[in-house]
Amino acid sequence: MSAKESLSAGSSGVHQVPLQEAVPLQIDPFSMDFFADPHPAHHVMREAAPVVYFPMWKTYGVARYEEVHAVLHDPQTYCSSRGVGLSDFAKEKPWRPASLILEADPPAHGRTRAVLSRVLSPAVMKPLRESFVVAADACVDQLLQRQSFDGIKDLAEAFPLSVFPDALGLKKDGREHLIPYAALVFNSFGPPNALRQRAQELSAPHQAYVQAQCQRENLAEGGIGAKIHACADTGEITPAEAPLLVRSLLSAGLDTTVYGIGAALYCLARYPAEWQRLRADLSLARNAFEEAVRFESPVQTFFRTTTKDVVLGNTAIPEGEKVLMFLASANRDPRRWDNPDQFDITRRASGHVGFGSGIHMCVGQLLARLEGEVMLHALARRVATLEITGPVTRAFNNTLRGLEALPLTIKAA
Ligand code: OVV
Repeated sequence: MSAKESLSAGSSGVHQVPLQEAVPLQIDPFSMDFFADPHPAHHVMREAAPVVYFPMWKTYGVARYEEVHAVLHDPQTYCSSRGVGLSDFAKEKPWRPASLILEADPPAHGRTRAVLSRVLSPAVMKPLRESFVVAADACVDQLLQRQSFDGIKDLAEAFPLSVFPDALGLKKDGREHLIPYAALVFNSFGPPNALRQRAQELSAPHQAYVQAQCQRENLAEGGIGAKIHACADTGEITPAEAPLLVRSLLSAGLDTTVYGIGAALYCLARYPAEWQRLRADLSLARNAFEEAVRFESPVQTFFRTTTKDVVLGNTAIPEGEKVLMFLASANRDPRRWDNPDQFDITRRASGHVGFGSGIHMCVGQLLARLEGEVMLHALARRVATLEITGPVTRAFNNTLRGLEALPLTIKAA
């Protein structure tokens, strides 16, 4: 059998399907033009082939739901331990010590995952809900007084900043480093373009802050950070591992929710009929947030690295290659979704890959959904109309998609 053929039915070799080639594309999925409006390019990539190739960054890519899902669910073949950005840790030293959860494979991944899973479990979320409701109400109250404000700074950032650092048990000083640090982390998954290089140049103070705040003595008793360190007392993790696991929450736990809540706000402001449906039935708040995560996909992409020669979507990919998963494109693949470009808060949004899928699926998803649900509930309860009343500007990041500014005017119900 030729190397360019694969077996499609059993191993008899009777039904052989010639392998396809990964279709090379001259698109730069990390360029400003792409970020300004990725949807036409996502369509081109999905239609080109099940597996595409980007010669400019020497990476394979998958943009259809089926292949994205397949890669996410085969962590042995598509590993994370060589990094989930473009940089291959087998060839390049990571810019910071590797994450013990994100950038780990089974079996090592299982132990750290269990720890973060427990400190972010339903039992830990339950007592947080009440204080999140109070904070969301206070935020909405204040915005109703002002009427006109920036939906990003004053709501999407202000609300998570008012609950997340306290839930973790962070000191009050230095919290202004949290969002820039996360922006650095998510830019660093991208190629060595201007976005990544600039973020790296400005990174020292943010890194120093995070490094210090991950230490046990800087995390308040009763907080999620202290709960992680407590797992070192039982021997489940070593004392040296605890700060790195706290670092994962500082990296992935704040900016992502800022972008998620920003996405929900932007959707509800653009689709007033959906906003009125939410107002009419507040129990839709949680699914409205979920649909916003599908529709906007705040985390647009992640990479994996192949651990062996593999056939994906009838396309051969050699060992040691990067595969870029377009989560946002999978979330609007018409092969998987009816009317994918429609924002519908009653849609069955579950199954979207905005939080990933499989063993690495967002370990903080319950905290993210709690923040999103509580904020949309508070808004829909108190606000009659939500109107965009100024220029909307986009934030640019190699991994995150969202807005820099969203001028809004609201009227009380
Ligand atoms: C999901 C995610 C994003 C960024 C950083 C990390 C995880 C981490 O574990 O550090």
